Amino acid sequence: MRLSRYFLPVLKETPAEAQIASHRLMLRAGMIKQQAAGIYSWLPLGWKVLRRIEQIVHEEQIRAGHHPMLMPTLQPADLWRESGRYDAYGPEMLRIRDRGDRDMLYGPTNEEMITDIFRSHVTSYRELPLTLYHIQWKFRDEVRPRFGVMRGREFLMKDGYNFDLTREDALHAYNRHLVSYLRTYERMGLQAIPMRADSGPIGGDDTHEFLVLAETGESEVFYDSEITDLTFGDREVDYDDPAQCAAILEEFTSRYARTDETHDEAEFDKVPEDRRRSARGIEVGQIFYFGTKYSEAMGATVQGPDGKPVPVHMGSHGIGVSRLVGAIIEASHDEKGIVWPEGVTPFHCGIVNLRQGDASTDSACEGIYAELVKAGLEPLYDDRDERAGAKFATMDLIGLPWRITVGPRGLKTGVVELTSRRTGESEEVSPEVAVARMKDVYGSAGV
Ligand code: 5CA
Repeated sequence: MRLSRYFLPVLKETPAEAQIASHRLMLRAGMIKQQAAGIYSWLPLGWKVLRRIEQIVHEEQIRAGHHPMLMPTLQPADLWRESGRYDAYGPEMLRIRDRGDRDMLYGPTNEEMITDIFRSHVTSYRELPLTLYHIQWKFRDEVRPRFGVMRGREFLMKDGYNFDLTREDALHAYNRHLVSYLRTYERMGLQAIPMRADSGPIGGDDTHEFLVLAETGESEVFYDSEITDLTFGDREVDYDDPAQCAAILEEFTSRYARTDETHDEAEFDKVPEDRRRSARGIEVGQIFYFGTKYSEAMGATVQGPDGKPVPVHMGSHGIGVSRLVGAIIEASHDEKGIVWPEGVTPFHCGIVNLRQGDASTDSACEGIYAELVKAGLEPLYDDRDERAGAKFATMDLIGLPWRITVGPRGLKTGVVELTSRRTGESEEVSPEVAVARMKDVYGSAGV
């Protein structure tokens, strides 16, 4: 993409309404525009990051054996009357009436609808296990929408639902989700710690939230510092192997880590004092096992091995896809702007032309651009007729992990500058080496 043709409405001023770094930076970098409280348009740069996050979520869900689909945003109220949640959900639910006077709602989540789909089509235990998911916009009329996309009213969520014959099978589905989430967040450059939590209006006994530690997080968390040393890494996982999934769950959840809703001082005191931490965190996902709560209320049964109908065991699992954009920025920025992890960056690298209009500089930039594109990478080429300082400031603000700076002086000795956004370190290398380095970096990041 050439910046002269792109739509990147960066702001010079710091928007007064934004209280936290991610909200400020998303507005300044021209990623989003607020349309109403907690409701945003995603401008091209923001939308690209959102799509990259979605892509990682899809890949990891499919790897775990889950099936993507799409349910509508608008739902008939009658489904929710069956589960009893139409009245129980309260004012967070946006209720709408259509022209035929039917009660509708903008879905805050989809347990009822997926249970309806299941009961319409699945009749035998032989069709289990089954996990379906979608990535769809939700609406929750939050009392205090704030912090930009972090607590929106309209927000994008991945929500998945498992159907199993027995509690044991459903607990394997729970464990499988926990494992796949660990991998998902790590690919986005995040450490998200599973913590024991409270199930709220979804219901059920077993639930973990995934928290990214950040001072601006809305949740208060308590944990054993040893947990921050754990990494998922590149390990091979057989998602159909209950013992392996259970062992990974054990590895990542055996140490104390809880949100304030389930915090227990007496238990926490058993952690050696020098490892006890209390901090703030951003909840980027939550998984639930709630057994037969919805299947019993809505008649979602299958014929069991003995021929008798049994209600299926279910759980649901959510990832805050749009919230993640803010969470990643909270975890990765500096005073100059965003620092995207390679896994989610909107463009793989920036190219800065220091002397626009100079024939040899222009042609060197075009050559690098073409080579990067040929390698399957997406560069953002700042080809505007601007001062170098302004070009650097824009690149720093929008946070591309790598910058290739091309100027007439360097070209005289055959070099360009390759700069890491994270460390600020620059190296002088030939254009060919710069391109090769980008191929290496993104090849190994699995991008
Ligand atoms: N049905 C279940 C799981 S599918 C569910 O709705 N879970 S949830 O309520 O925990 O939401 C899942 C994730 O969506 C949360 O972990 C959070 O990351 C994100 N989320 C929830 N509310 C908001 C909001 N108002 N703005 C942005 N993201 C949100």
